[in-house]
Amino acid sequence: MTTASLEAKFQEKVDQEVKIEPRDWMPDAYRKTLVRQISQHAHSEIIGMLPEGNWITRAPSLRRKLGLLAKVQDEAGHGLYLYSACETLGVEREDLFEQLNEGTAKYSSIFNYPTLTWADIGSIGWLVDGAAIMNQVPLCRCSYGPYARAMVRVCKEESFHQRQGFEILLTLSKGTDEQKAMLQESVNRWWWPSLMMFGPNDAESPNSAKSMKWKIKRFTNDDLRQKFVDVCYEQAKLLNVTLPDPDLKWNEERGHFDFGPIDWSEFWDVVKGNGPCNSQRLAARNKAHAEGEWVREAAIAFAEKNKQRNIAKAS
Ligand code: FAQ
Repeated sequence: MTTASLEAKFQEKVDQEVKIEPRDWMPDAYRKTLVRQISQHAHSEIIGMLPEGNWITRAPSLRRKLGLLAKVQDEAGHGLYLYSACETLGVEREDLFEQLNEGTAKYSSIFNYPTLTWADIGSIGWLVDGAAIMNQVPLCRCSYGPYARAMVRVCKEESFHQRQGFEILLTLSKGTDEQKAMLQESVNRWWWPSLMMFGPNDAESPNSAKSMKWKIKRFTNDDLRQKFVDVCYEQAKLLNVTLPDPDLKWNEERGHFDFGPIDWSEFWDVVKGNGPCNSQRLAARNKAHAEGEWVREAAIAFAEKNKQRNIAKAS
């Protein structure tokens, strides 16, 4: 078969919603796009533990501490499913770790912002997990089987995280004046970076067209961002907070909320490594990796010992 006919057959499968599995033929560019997106996604889950981990020892009650601890552990699990999904495409996990630790891999811009108050833990759940769910539910229908299947569990857990965050904020919204002010101040800081999570506008998104054709992405960055703004408007009313955008208003003709311009220079600055916490995040990641060396060595030694034992038993 020629490459052209293999490609045509591959696209036919994608169009018919047949999942592509690791041993199936796939175009190199499809594999490359998946490795890029899935590894960036995995790195985001791992780095995403850091802003919240910052509050585990300072959570205001035992119940809050347990909830936060469980959430952060879930994020670690998501990173692991995603690294596993990525490995099915023929890449080594060690290489992906190296790219992350060296600072050459991308991860979501949002995790380069600081968590200054307890309300930020609520805002991450409400807005960051909320945006993540909006983006990830369609990924459960991604054309690549292992990624799609990993996303099913990830999304279930993310929706628990979103509700947990919303409930933290709802509690603050019924609290003292100081708590209400802390809630509003936190939402003011997280709103715009959350909209940036969806990635550049469609006209500036080099990967979207191909990813849509291959059914890796089911909606464009702008479509998902719009859906997110539409749902947040009503939720903000329940929390009695103002979203920090004077241009936010219902547009009857479009059937959607209009919103103000996003500061893309801030987004690209953060993506390029100049956000408020980029260097802090990489330093924490490298420290954790170095301190975990003995665990990795022990796991490898244990696996090797078991392998030898099984060989001995079989012979
Ligand atoms: N940050 O052409 P596009 C989470 C890059 S998980 C940094 O539009 P694409 C859970 C993009 O990589 C959050 N870089 O790219 C959690 C590309 O660069 P490249 C992560 C960004 O891939 C919650 C360039 O810009 N979620 O939050 C960002 O078609 C709470 C051009 O962009 C996922 O990864 C950004 N925000 O669309 C954990 C979901 N946006 O590679 C802890 C899966 C774009 O060409 C606590 N990923 N870039 O050098 C996706 O859906 C897509 O990859 C997009 C970007 C939509 C993020």
